Amino acid sequence: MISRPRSIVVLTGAGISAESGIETFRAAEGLWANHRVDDVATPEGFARNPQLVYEFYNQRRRQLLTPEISPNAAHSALAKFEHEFDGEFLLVTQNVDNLHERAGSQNLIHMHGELLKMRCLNSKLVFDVSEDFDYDTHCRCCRSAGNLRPHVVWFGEMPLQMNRINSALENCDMFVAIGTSGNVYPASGFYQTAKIRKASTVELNLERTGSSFDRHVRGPATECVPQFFESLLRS
Ligand code: BJW
Repeated sequence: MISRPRSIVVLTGAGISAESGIETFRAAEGLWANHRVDDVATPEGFARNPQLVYEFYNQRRRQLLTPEISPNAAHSALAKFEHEFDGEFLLVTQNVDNLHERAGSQNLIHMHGELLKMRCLNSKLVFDVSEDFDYDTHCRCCRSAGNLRPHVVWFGEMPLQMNRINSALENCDMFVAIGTSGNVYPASGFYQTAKIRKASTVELNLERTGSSFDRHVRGPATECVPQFFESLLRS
């Protein structure tokens, strides 16, 4: 029996978008299957071979913008829950896709950045982008080529809005992790921060990960996320 929380933090990972047609990272045929992580997910890899990294993200952006990719029942269930829940709700996603906002989620943090944004290396200004860009693209602020990078967080870089996330974790009474392998710090430690504050912790995932949540619900996100959040609203 779940008791209704007053303040809830939800963390999502690549698994929530898998049934929308976006590959996860660590699956055998996943996003990194044909790449070394060091080459496409570190600032050092970008410095070594920017063209490879631009192409990796251009391809993913093109896929995200195809009509085949749309929010699934799990994204919609979270948006519905946020709309109907009368307590505090924060959705933190590690995903760089825009499926949560397209489903209607509002109080949302993209802690690892966004595929539809690029950043100027000089000014740090962030711009919306829906087209391919690369080393030859002229920056909208400094007007030079070679200054733009994807607005994503690579290994060794600080995730975004950590103060806001930590403060929500320290004040929540329920933490739910959906479709994340728990391999990447600091997101992998969020359930412990919540637990220290006596929050109940729940994992919704196709497989059981190694983390010790109070409750594990196994299944595809499109089934277990709507079920779990509907039962929470009724509790
Ligand atoms: C389904 C499903 C379905 C499938 N339904 N479920 C040594 C020890 C500990 C830590 C470190 C260490 N050395 C370095 C570190 C730190 C490092 C780190 O964690 N490294 C580890 C690899 C060891 N972390 C960092 O560098 C981070 N920064 C940092 O720590 O700064 C310092 C600091 C921070 C805070 C406080 C103080 C200091 C930055 C990490 C950046 C990660 N960036 C990436 C790339 C983003 C851009 C892009 O999209 O390309 O983020 S890596 C990649 O992994 C991506 C993801 O967001 C992230 C997590 O992956 P996720 O979402 O969990 O996907 P998968 O594929 O792993 O799992 C999918 C899951 O879904 C599985 O569980 C499936 O079962 C499930 N699933 N289908 C439900 N239908």
